[in-house]
Amino acid sequence: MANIKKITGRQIYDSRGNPTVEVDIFLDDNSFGRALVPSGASTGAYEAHELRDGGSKLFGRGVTKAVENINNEINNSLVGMNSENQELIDGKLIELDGTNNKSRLGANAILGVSMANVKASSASKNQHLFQSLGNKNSNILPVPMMNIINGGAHANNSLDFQEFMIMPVSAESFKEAMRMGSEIFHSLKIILSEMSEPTSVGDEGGFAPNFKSPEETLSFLSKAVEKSGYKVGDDIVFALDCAATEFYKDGFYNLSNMDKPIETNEMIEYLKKLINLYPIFSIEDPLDEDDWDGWSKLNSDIGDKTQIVGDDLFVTNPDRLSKGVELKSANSILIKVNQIGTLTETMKAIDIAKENNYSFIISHRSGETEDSFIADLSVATSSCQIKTGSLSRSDRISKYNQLLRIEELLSDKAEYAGKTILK
Ligand code: 2PG
Ligand code: MG
Repeated sequence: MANIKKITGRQIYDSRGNPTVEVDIFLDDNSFGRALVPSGASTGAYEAHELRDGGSKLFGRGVTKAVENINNEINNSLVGMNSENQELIDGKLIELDGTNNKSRLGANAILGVSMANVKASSASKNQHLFQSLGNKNSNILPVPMMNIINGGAHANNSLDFQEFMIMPVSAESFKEAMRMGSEIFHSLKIILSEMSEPTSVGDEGGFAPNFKSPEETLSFLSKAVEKSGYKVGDDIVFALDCAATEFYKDGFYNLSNMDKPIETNEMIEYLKKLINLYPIFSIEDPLDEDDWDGWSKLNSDIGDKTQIVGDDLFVTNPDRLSKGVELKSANSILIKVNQIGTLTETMKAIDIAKENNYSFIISHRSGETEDSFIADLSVATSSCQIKTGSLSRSDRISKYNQLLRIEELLSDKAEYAGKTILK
């Protein structure tokens, strides 16, 4: 058993060049854990509070107050605690903060400590992170949702939907899924270049062309898949993150490819049209985060064949997920550790998902770091799906590379989720 000896926070910078929190934890057996905290752009209104300094420096985005909270109050309260007892440590952090959205100490401060502790504790036990977060039987490599076309709040192009993703379901291994994804990404780049569309990338490393509509975008994704020698719908299925809260206002969805703002029912009909045109396996945030009736209607219409994922709707929050289960709002939840702020609460949300036959997808944020924590979390929880961006930019690729290492380490025991995820 090792106890916490010292906790140090510092301000570092994320993939968008914004300040974020890094935490180091030393244990009394000299084990060490370091965690870097991600940050979203299309954040849900019900997420835990990210503490920022405000003021004029760094556009108000500094995190020096969160860092001070780590170095003083949190360090003073946690020193001496048994690092192996993650629930007790997370409970102490929640109690110390005392608010219901972690706004006093900052969810960014709390999450950094929660993640650094589990890393220190796994180092102390001489275990790999995915084994210490999971168990010795954790062996499933997730199907990646590769976001190769970015729009919405993650790019300044014409696309309203935030993410257009490919999922290599026919691969035999994660390694093969990566090869397929990389080939399709590069085929798409060639196609875009030939059309004189920009090949510069958005926040998650996907291209950000000025396509006119989701239909046009999906048609180019299909071309890239075929150009790479794969079959759309067989080898590759598509996933969308509409991030609809971003274009919802006063009861209407504002899509630039429609002549007027549309109501919930029209949005539902439009999504149904898209899934009839293309093999879209998964749709995240198809509707606004408060449009509970709309979600239930959509889920009852297409939930038997399409994965309906709550991101802004559930914000990894066990209470909001339980409400969704009751209202039959969706059949899947996106899991982002920084939406809720501790590992223990994250695991609780995953448990509720499992109990209710919801799929769950471990996810990055659009503002990321080189920390590959979520790769290990995904294998540990047997999530079977991970969303961690495109096939470019090291803040995204670091997670994929860690999954490649885990697969190699597991050797014959490794299983790629592949087509088992399909409905
Ligand atoms: C999302 C995420 C990650 P952000 O909406 O799912 O892709 O974006 O981190 O900006 O909320
Ligand atoms: Mg989302």
